[in-house]
Amino acid sequence: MSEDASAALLDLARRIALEAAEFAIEARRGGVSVALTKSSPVDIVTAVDRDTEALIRRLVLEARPDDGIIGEEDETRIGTSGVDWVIDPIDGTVNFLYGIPAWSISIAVVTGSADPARWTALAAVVVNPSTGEVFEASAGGGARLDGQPLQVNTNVPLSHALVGTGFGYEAEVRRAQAEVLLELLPLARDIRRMGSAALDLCAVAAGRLDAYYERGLNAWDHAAGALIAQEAGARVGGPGGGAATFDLAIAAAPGLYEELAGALRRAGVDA
Ligand code: LIP
Repeated sequence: MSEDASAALLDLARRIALEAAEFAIEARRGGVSVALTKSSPVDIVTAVDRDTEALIRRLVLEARPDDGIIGEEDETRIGTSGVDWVIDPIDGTVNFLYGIPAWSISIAVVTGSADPARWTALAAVVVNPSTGEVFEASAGGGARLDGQPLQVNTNVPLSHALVGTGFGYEAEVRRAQAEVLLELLPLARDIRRMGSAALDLCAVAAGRLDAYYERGLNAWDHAAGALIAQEAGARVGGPGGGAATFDLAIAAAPGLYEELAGALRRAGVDA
């Protein structure tokens, strides 16, 4: 797809993400409650998650009725256009529930496959409604925060790196993740666990983190942030040096990426 076509998709994704952000912030003012839980009692979904995704789906299909949709809170919609929208309506749901200003609307537009290891990302928008920050990128068009170009931090050794990560919702998964962290923490400058993969990946793009890794992310958690980080100069990958998957996502400037992947391998992770 041409850069102009990707730019047009980005314009549409930005408009939708901003409308969704306004909706979610307003809905939160009305109070938040847990609507249901998923993999564990602390893996929560709020009514705002579901209502925000319904709004995004409606806006996408009004503009592009033949596109597919892959969303966290509803069934996958198979399209006929070859273009799919990958939606996390509220990434950082626990932060949203507690009122911590680190949750986001994450929208990516991809083509070629519904599999993150095989799709081609065309456009991405991540909005932090609490701060009003709009992170975005289009394939080959660079990454921006509020219109200003983004560039990852380069030439940072792991010993001086601020590394973001996150944890799952199930006790045994968290235990395994903590064991990896035990190996990594002494090697890095410090660790940050901010609670939204999309914002973590955008933080790498903006130089607010030097690197990020996490295991157990769904496609919608990393789809948009990964393109934004890549367009800002990061290498984004996963198991065995391949694409980011549920098993592992890593983002950092080349050099630090390889050093972090090596440390993760020594901690028993297929990086
Ligand atoms: C969240 C991720 C975060 C991870 C959390 C959770 P959600 O997504 O963005 O990086 O550590 O466990 O998966 O569930 O808020 O959409």
